[in-house]
Amino acid sequence: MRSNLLIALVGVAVSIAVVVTFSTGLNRGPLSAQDPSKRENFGGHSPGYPILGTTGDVLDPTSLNIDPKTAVIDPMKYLREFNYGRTTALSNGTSLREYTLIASDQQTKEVSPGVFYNVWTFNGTIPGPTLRATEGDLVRITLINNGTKFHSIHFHGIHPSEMDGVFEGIAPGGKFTYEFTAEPFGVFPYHCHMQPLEEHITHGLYGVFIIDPKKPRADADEMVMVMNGYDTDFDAENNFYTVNGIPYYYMHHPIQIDKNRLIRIYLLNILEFDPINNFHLHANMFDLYRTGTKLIPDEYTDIVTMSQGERGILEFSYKYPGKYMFHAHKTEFAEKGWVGLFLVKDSTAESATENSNLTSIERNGSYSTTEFSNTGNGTTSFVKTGGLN
Ligand SMILES: [Cu+2]
Repeated sequence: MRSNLLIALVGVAVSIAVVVTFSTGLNRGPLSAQDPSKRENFGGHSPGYPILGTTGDVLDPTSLNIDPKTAVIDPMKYLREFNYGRTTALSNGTSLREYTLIASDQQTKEVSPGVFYNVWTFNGTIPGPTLRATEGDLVRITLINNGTKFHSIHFHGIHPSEMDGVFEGIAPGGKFTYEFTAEPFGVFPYHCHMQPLEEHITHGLYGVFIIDPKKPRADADEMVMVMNGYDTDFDAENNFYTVNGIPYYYMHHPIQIDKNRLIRIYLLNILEFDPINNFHLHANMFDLYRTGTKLIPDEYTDIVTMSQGERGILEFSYKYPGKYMFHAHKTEFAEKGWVGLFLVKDSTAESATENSNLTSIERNGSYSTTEFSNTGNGTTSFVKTGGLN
């Protein structure tokens, strides 16, 4: 893919033009990209930073912070947020869970600092909300189409043909209620299935649907991770790769977890255009339950590779406090945003010496502006971290 570098650079230039157009409309300052005197060289394998000697690359953001008011999602909020629906008990003892998803396709939101993109969303975010039910529940999902194009929801899982969301598009202004019994237990994607499919998916109409087994899984710190990308210059190749919607987000806002605590990740790959994606966990191993449809793990590994639509449940815990990277082991994707950090803390605090190995920043769990300093004049200087492994 490196052989496409020149093509990518041309694409990048086009996307900057698009970005600047959007930015002007939103009264943002010009990108530092415009000033050749501010060019800086960054090395090739520093995660989170561009491989090109330029400040004009869209990978070289004008700021490391993204404004929650204009961002397409708050990845930290999304991470552990589950929508169980409005729940009522039916006379036969079954739980009815009702959800509402509103599709829209007109908004422009920030997908990376300084990069604005026409997002198509369920309930305003990419990914859409994580819906959650228990096996055997009756689920009722009402789709309201507030967009300008036909949309639908296609759930993976078992359900009747007319609830499959493929042949019946919902017109702009229209409404449809999908109803089926949640089965089997596992982790499933939901996404719009209107043609051209790649357009409806790459713009952001997808999310995760979790069906819990009747006997709940062991107690854990649970989170959802969706691997996606953005093609901001419309050349059918992604310019950014992310987990949970914003490139590099969890590098600058590490996910805090407790030492020895069971972590459970519901992981989905919805990435368009690229044939594979993957997840690699540093300094640890995880149990992998493919599709989440069994209670016995399929693998004990530190990397899982998935094609589009594949998903699984990952379980692990960390023995030692500190910060640990997780990222795509497709290096190009990691260098274009799909990389993050876990910050493992010893919550017992008995072991002060172990925690004292952390810097104050690590103990606080977030990076100050001095750590990843933005000089305020549009250029950004970085504290280099270690290479990818
Ligand atoms: Cu659609």
